[in-house]
Parts: sequence; structure tokens; C-alpha cells
Amino acid sequence: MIDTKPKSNRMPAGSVQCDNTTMNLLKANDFVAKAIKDKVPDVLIINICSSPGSGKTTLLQETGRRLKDRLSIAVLVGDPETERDAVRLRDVGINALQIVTGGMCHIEAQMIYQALDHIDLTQVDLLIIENVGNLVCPSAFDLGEDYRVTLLASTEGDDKPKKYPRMFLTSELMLVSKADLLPYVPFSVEAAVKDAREVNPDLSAIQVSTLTGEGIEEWCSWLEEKVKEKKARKQ
Ligand SMILES: Nc1nc2c(ncn2[C@@H]2O[C@H](COP(=O)(O)OP(=O)(O)O)[C@@H](O)[C@H]2O)c(=O)[nH]1
Ligand SMILES: [Mg+2]
Repeated sequence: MIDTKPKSNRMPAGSVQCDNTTMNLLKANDFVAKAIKDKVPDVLIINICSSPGSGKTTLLQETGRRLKDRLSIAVLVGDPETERDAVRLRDVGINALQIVTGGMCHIEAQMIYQALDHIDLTQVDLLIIENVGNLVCPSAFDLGEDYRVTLLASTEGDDKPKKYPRMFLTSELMLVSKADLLPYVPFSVEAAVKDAREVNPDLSAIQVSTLTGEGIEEWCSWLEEKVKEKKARKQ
């Protein structure tokens, strides 16, 4: 079941909802997030989050290669500076547009809303947003996505879900990335998944590696399934 409550206000099970002025400021963002959903009702929107360097762009390059004959994909990619990720994605044939946040540590809904005027989404099935690399700020900003996916690389340490709980609380899927490095680093997938599910019992998890291809087909099938479900909901 999809939780339709705004992500900025979602609280862990058993916690008390208190008035919080920061949360009230985020209400404006939630309003724009809703406007994004209304503007592109036929496109599945996925918001990909993680720390810098955990493999988001590499995964999207591989996803584009695998799905190019099965789905029409567009990517909006956010970084504080440079167009480098959009160039990397376009190099492998993906329709990608860079959002330069000018030093800001997250993408806000109004940035996506503005970018929608500059990217052709006619015939697009799947819009992927690669968020700025950061496990803190992006968690509070709903971008109108249908699903939020967070990468946790094996090189980051398995303690991150409890240290950065809001990111995992507001995600539907966790991808344990760089799985090829698991034999060489002290990272327990079991401990990371257990901690993440204590924060968010509904979180799904897939182990992936773009180097060996592990889990990539499962990830691509997950995306295809969600596109199908979205189209079916529209009918
Ligand atoms: N060993 C390994 N390295 C990876 C994998 N995926 C990405 N990388 C490397 O991790 C670094 C950061 O990747 P990038 O996709 O730019 O991460 P982003 O900052 O999250 O977009 C690059 O040097 C990639 O080659 C993987 O599955 N295994
Ligand atoms: Mg990147």
C-alpha cells in the first residue's frame, strides 16, 4: 500500500506528532510536490537518494542501457555544481537534464517543477530524479515522486539506517549497492536491513552491483512493475 501522507510529516510508528515549525515551512514544498503529480499524472516518478559516491549515476547508466528497449526514460539529476552527471547519462543515450542547485544540499519541488518545462516528457514512462548526494536534507523534501529509493553502499558502513533514519523511513526501497565489495569490507547486509526495517517495516531491499550485474535485473523488473501499476491506476 502506498502511504499518501506527505513525506515531510511522516513519523515512525509509535511516535507522537508534535508541532514543528520546520515541518510547517515544508508545507509549501508539499504543495508544489502535489502540483508536480498533477502536471505529469501519466509518468512514474522515482526519487533516488544516497550519500555522494554510492553509485546512483552508474546505476542509472546501467538501468538506461538495460531498459532502453522496454521503457522510455528521462532523468533529472541534481548536483551542487557541474553538469557532469547529466553528461555521463546522455553519453549512454539517456534523456537527461542537470539541475545545478548552486550549493544547495537537496533538490526542492519547485526546482523539479521548473525543470519540467525544459524536458520533453511526451511518451516518457519513467522520470527518475537523481537527488543531491546527502542522506539528511533530501529526506524532508517531497518531489512529487511515486517512490523514493535509497542506495546504501557496502563501503559506507551498515550503521547508516539508524543514524540517518528519516531517509530510510521515507523510502520504499533500499538498494544495497557495490555488493561486489562485500567480501572486502566490514558490512553486514543482514544488520543494515534489520536496522532499516526497525525504522521502516515496509521497506523493500535489493542487493545490487553494477560491476557484476547482481540484482540489476531485479531492480529493472521492480521499475517495470511500478510503471505498469501506475498506468493501470490511471485507467
Ligand atoms: N565496486 C563498485 N564500484 C561502483 C559501483 N557502482 C559505482 N561504483 C563506483 O563508485 C563511484 C561513484 O559512483 P557514482 O555513480 O558517480 O555515484 P553517485 O555520486 O552516487 O552518483 C564511481 O567511481 C563508480 O565507478 C559498484 O557496483 N561496484
Ligand atoms: Mg551522481
